[in-house]
Amino acid sequence: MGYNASNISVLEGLDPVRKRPGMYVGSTTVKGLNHLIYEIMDNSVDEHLAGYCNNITVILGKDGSATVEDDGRGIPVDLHEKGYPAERIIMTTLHAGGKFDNSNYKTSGGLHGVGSSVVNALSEKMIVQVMRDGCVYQDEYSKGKPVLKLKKGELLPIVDKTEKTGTKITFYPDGSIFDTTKFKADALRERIKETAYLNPELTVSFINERDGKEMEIFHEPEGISGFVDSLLLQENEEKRLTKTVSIAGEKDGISVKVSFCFSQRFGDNIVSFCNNINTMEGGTHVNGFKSGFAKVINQYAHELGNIKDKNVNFTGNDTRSGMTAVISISHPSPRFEGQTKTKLDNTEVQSVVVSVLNAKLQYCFDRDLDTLKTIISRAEMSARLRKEEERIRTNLSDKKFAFEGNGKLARQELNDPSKCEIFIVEGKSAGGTAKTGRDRTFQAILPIRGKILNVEKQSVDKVLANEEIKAIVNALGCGFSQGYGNDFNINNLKYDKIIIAADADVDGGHISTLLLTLFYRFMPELIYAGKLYRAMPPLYRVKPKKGKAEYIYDDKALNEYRAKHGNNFDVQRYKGLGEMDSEQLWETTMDPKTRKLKQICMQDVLDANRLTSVLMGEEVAPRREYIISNADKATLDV
Ligand code: 0R9
Repeated sequence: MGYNASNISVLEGLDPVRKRPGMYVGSTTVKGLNHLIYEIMDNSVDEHLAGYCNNITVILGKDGSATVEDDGRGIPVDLHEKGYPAERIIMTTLHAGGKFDNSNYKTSGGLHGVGSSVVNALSEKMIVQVMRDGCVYQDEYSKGKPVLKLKKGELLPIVDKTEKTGTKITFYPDGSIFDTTKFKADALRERIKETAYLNPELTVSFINERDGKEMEIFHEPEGISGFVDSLLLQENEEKRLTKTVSIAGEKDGISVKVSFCFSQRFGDNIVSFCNNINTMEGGTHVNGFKSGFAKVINQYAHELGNIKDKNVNFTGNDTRSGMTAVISISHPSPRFEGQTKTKLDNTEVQSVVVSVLNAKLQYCFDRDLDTLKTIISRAEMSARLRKEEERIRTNLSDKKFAFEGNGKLARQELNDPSKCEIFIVEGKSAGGTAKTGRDRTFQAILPIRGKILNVEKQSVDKVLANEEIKAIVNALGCGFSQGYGNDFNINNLKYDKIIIAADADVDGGHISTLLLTLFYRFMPELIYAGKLYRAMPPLYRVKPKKGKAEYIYDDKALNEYRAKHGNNFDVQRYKGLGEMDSEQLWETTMDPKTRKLKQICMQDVLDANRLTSVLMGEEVAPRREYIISNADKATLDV
């Protein structure tokens, strides 16, 4: 596009932005604050999409500033028809942009040139440097107003000479507008990473001087296929079932890129973008992808004879069971709706995505039958489970299905779930001690007895018939899911923390393992949401001849204690939670001020799964190996 200073339309000054900042950046919380950087970055990404910029650098300064620099053409600095440099117009007027010609200028998520003036209005100070025509031009603003008055027809001051071209903007957010002026570095880093995956030819460097971190360079030539792999890695790479498939196509000026992969995960995980904007609420591109994908898989399943009855189909959920996908489309004039304006609304997109999928997926699957067969067999499994679940749902009376409690739960007094926690305590005596020792205002105790059922190998109805499991599901209040048509709803969870309290020995480890498997299979969202914890009771209580008793949590710490105190102290080893009195249990395991909790993450579940199949599986050799290699831990308790 030939830029011409006259094609910038001038609409409004910046007063409305300072009056109602939330309207322009979402909110005045740290989220809105970070948004300022994203707006400026998006302009650089636009310049990349126009074909002129390959490198963007983002810096969080020690002085609280944020800087974005790109190596594009530089914002035009020639005189606008009103007699002022174009850069001035861009920075001081709302809705000023130089790219109204959609067909020539692909847009990223920015407010199309509006962004930088909004950031300017909400900044205590902003410095703009433009590298163009061998010169560095500089301009400065305070709360959106130019610091240097220019006469009509006067150009920006030149502060240096340079060979480079580009734009560098440094700003200091206005503390009188935002709740905080401390940018959230983690969220910014994630956004930068995402930008790199969505723009495979772009390199984005992140320098967090503020926190004294080393520079990080994000360059993701694999694009969204690399994005899928990184999502999978966050979940569990070793459970990958297929390679990552990528397709791309274009129709009616809408370009569509999709990458996906299948793993052992439950359900699907679809991350979607339109013009680099993360469409958290989905929309027509996601709907098109879902229906297009189901159509293609069903077609193959009939052709290959996996589905015999021509009137039967897999559901969309069946075909996506285990899928991790990234969808990225670009659209010349996207419309967004939804609560957070992150749902793509353009109806024409759906059929475009379907038709791109139809053609390109068939091309892929015709050349990669292995992947296709894996997807179909996952869909078959999903359909079987779905039918089994439907059968159980109709067979169980409503009353039975509501999991009548068996009375063992000791409830807390408060009703506010965000303040309450539940301890699932192994063993009858420990359960009793915990009931006495707890703070009954916010802590509930659910004792469970003996070994709970290993859910790994059981059918759904057997699992649900188990008394201990019923008690757990009933106490938590959020239902359960079997991956499909589930009635699990995390919003109904009655507690903020679910804490597994088991003995610090091999048996206790085994019970925790079984519980983890249960949660993973039937309430995986609880793990993703970080609601599940393991209590870490101490292994020893030591008391020197003179001095205060202390609790010790592992053997390493005991050795260190011994090195310090010689043998001049008494040691009590706790074989189980039940050996502590209620005060000790409160102090060591339950009091939020002194206890140690470990938040359960996916890795713990993976380890648990592995352990469960070793201990409970059919194969003897690995079990023997486990017992032998853990014999030292086991004999301690004998
Ligand atoms: C550090 C953040 N970068 C930017 O904000 C940025 C805006 C920008 C830009 C152009 C090039 N690089 C940029 N970086 C540009 C240049 C030209 C035409 N269109 C865009 C050209 O040289 O012909 N601009 C964004 C809006 C405008 N420029 C415009 F409205 F002034 F044209």
